Amino acid sequence: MLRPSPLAALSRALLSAGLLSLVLLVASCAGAGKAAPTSVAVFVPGVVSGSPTYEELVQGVTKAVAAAKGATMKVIEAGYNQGEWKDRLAEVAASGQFGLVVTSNPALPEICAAVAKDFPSLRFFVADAWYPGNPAIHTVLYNQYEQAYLVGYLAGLVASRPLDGKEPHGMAGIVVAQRYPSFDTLIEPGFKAGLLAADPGARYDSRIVGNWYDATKAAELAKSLFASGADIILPIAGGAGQGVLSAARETGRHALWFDTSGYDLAPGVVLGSAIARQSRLVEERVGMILSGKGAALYGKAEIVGAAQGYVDFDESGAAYKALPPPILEAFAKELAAFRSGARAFPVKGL
Ligand code: RBF
Repeated sequence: MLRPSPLAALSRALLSAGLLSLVLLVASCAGAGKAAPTSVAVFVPGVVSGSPTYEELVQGVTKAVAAAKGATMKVIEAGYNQGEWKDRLAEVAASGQFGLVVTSNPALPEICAAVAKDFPSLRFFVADAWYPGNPAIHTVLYNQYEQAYLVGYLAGLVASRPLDGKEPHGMAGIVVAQRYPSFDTLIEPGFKAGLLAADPGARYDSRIVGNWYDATKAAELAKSLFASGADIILPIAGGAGQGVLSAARETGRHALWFDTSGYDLAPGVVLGSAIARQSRLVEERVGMILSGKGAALYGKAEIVGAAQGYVDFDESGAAYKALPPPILEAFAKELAAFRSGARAFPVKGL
């Protein structure tokens, strides 16, 4: 039997190794482009408990993962120190455990884009955010001008009519955790526009807590707003928003709620809730990604509003339903116009 020459054996081995690595390369490229991720990191930029928008984020992913075969998820709370978020996200990416990161808030896309550079096969879905053009990232922004307009309009109706036998002061306010672009360009202008549409003479003022957790400070600020005449306050403050509810209860004034339904948090105190259907949106988008339809989403930034049903108002609260009939009639008309799309305030990205 002829023994192959060592040279021929070597060249055959190199050839097959080359072919093998070529096959592996092609397979992995195809995998990165087409295979759906199965392991999801839910990156919470803050703490879940007390932040309605993050509670809905986790709920939405939980439902999508339960419906997808073989998918798994892990919730990572990155805490309130915003300076640490990028390193925490880089750690999550470097663990190699995840194919998809799902997160929420307008500050996150830039952090995701920075981390994505070092982990090119990782994909990101960011809700409550706007970031077009990055092939690793899909974002959806809620039209929070419309969302805030709705509660602003109700605030104007409440601040211009007697309630529980008391005369109104014609003023509404917001207690906000910090100033940030979607607050400055969507939430605050939307609230003011709604307020003035319902009561052209209404006054508006705001207070800034400085973080998303200090309910004691938020209560003090709410009391100072109530003292300066506010009839009703909208908190945009995550967990700190609880302080606004307790201040409203103590002073016999009222509050509004944002993101989720807030009536049960302070019965008789919360008169209206403007909601974003974050749980539904996240379930739908993550469901698409887990079923292999993510390629159509990456790189895209979308905006969804009241006419699409992702921004709405919850009319089921007892305290809302107990408002004087003229307020309910005027508000119901406005809400119907938003739902049908007859009234819409299209917004640009952030
Ligand atoms: N919303 C919360 O409910 N809890 C938070 O801890 C929280 N942290 C935020 C941090 C940053 C840097 C930004 C820009 C927004 C944050 N939000 C938080 C606000 C959230 O994205 C959204 O704007 C509001 O909940 C109103 O819908």
